[in-house]
Amino acid sequence: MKINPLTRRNFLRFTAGIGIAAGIENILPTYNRQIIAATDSENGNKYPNLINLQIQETKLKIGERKATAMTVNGAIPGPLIRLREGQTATIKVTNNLKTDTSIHWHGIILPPEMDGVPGLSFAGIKPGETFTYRFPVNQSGTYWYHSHSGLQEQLGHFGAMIIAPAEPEPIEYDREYAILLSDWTFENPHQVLANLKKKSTYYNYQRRTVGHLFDDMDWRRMRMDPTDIADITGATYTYLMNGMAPESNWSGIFKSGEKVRLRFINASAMTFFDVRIPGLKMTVVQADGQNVQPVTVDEFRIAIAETYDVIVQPEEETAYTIFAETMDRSGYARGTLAPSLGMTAPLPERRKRPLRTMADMGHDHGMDHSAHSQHSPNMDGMDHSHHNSGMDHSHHNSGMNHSQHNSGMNHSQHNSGMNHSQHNSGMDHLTETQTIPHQEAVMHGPDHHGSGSAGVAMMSKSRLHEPGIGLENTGTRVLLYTDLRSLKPREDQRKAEREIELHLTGNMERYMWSFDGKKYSEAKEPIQFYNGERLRLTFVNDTMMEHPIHLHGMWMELDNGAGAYKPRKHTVLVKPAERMSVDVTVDAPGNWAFHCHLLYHMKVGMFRVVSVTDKVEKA
Ligand SMILES: [Cu+2]
Repeated sequence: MKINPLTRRNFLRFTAGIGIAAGIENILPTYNRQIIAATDSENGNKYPNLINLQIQETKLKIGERKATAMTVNGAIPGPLIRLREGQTATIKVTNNLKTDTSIHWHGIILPPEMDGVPGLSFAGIKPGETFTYRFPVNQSGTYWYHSHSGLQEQLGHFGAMIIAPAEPEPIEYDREYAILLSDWTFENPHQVLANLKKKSTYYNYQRRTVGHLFDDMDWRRMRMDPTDIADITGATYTYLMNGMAPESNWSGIFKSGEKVRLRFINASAMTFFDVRIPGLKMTVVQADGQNVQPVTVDEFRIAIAETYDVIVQPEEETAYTIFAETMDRSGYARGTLAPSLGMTAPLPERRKRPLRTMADMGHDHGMDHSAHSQHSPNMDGMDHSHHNSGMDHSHHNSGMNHSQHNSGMNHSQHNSGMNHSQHNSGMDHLTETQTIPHQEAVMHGPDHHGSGSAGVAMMSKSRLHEPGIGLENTGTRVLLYTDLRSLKPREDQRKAEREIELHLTGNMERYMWSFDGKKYSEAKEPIQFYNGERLRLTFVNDTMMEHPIHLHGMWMELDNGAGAYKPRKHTVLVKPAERMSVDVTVDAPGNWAFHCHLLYHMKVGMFRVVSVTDKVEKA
């Protein structure tokens, strides 16, 4: 480990909230320093021709505890990289580790060999080696970067990347901060994965308090637990805001009346956050780096790898808490916006953990989206799977009777009993599309499989208009996927000429996660895209967990009813038992990664290669 451009002292200075640039040319290494809106006169040296990054092991403090992290330039998060649309980025990445590493530029459209996925179109960066990434910057907005090697991302190997637009910024603001959320564990990530493989409920301490629910026969049969909201919880995680634990209280300052742009980035390995700032409305202006028509909300859920930019305008000379509560309510990241540093605001009251419901199993009738708590302890539960009759992808396990479970999954049965072709016929997203008598199928599910497996989710439907588990009854305005409308109409208004349906599948008990019932190592072929086509991808979540699905190299346009204004996303949150479609303009020849962005799901096989080639016409 050679160069460490950030001394430990500098690190402490800016984590202490003082906001001092640490001297790396043109990179603003802090996330709590005022970043002036980019204007031409400001640009001068802001967009460097060369950026140097050092990947290294770094000892630092998380809250009061000592930790060993894998960092970019010595801090969590790594430096905030600013680029400008129209420039060519040249980023030299030096590996000071004893193992291979990589950086993937998440959400950036670039040549495949610059995408940073080892083994796909790049060999990875060997110890001691420097790899030079060079790519044209043809987009703007809030993005991030992270390792795509092993479980390195869990150790702090990530940072923010913000690209100033070439055209005048349509969003008005006086001040901005990047707010990068992450989850830290003092355990070795490989141990975390081993723990999950041994017992998938390892980190679900909460479930132990609801043992009485298992008295219910249905729960037992389904091998589900309504408390299975997150694979990994606050039992091991400390949740960080810009690298700082809740007690360290990341802070940003404002002058009252200013419009403050907060660029939220969820750089977690495994954690969905619900973000709110009590006392302030947030106007969402960008999602995944793409400008959207402004929508004002009290709270939004951010999936792993998503970004949301919001504008807040605090009028009072008072402090506000930025509160990012985990979806399972087992913890939170927090920070403060205040007129001066050192101020704090009260933390909001913690909310009850949500419980899985019928809807998450694909059991409800699509009418009642607001009744989770009423449903609960009955059959509403948990599991990963069950979407289409008969299948066993899954379940969440419950600590009961695992031995019966695994008989193997017959994926060929997957869609049995359902006519998928009916599903896609209409574009009416708000309509439930299921056809089979779900009640019956559920009851029969486990028996049919002879494996004691939980039933497969019985039906899939659009859930874009639902706020998501735990946010149904907040009494406040929560961002919905149906709220997202591109600021400008999309260039490519072609109708998709082809559709690929992909099932998100899993088996929580064995901690196996996959697509179409096959993990990456079992998938014989890449997913074939044809250059030039307009393609529809339809995701069917057969599990009872949310999965953030990420496509490299090309945008996904979320078909959320916005017509010509479909929002572009690099990562989409697919809810349990949900059927969701995105349209893709296929224009990037090469091999690309496509995967669940839950780090451990990807690691165990919820990953595919997408191959984009010209379609060869048979003579
Ligand atoms: Cu997943």
